Amino acid sequence: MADENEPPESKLTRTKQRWAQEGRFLTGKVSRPEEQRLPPGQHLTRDWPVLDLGLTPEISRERWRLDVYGAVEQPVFWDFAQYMAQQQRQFTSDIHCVTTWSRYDNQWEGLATQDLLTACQPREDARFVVLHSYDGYTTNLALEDFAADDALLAHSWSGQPLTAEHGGPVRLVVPHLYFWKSAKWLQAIEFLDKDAPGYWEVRGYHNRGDPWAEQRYSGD
Ligand SMILES: Nc1nc2c(c(=O)[nH]1)N[C@H]1C(S)=C(S)[C@@H](COP(=O)(O)O)O[C@H]1N2
Ligand SMILES: [Mo]
Repeated sequence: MADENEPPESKLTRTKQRWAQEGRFLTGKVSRPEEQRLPPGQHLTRDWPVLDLGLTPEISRERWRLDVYGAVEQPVFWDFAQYMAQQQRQFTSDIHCVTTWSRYDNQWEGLATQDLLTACQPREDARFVVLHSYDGYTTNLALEDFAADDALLAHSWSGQPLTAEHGGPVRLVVPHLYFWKSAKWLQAIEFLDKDAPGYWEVRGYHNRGDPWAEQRYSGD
């Protein structure tokens, strides 16, 4: 029953409706008990350790590109200026690293993954994403985890551009999972209908990595 006063249905609103019906990004919320901010087996640190494969790709903002492809209606190929022209959001969240340090109240700024999903429109068969980084690192996420309402492609931390050692120009931040899922030096996001375990996931790390369930290693 189309009402005359109803706004025209765009492709975009149809996609969002479909997600809502599927319950996919309905909340974007993940269970995180309020009374247990620090996940089991973690300790707090005030500094911010650097962890990676040992090489720091030096990618200038001029050279940086983001490719979004695979099971999407609208593949995205942005340079840094195009990425910065997207809706900018600021989120504050905690970091939980599988090596047992956690760091509270990190202020991030960048493009929310939910806004990226609105732009690239995952196809119906899209269920997983693989992040590809400039150092050759990869990591995989279920689409629901990627779409968490506090996840973002961050270019700044504490109001300053992300340093190269922490993944600048742009890194992913997915606060509700262990930090190895938060790819530094992000280069591409691939949408897939099947899961495809990444660098650490094929080397014994847990496939999902929920800190509150202590999903550290594949047997956990
Ligand atoms: N591209 C890339 N991203 C990466 C990694 C990496 O080696 N390469 N290491 C992961 C791991 S294991 C952790 S704990 C965090 C560390 O981020 P930080 O150095 O900013 O603390 O980055 C994650 N993202
Ligand atoms: Mo890590």
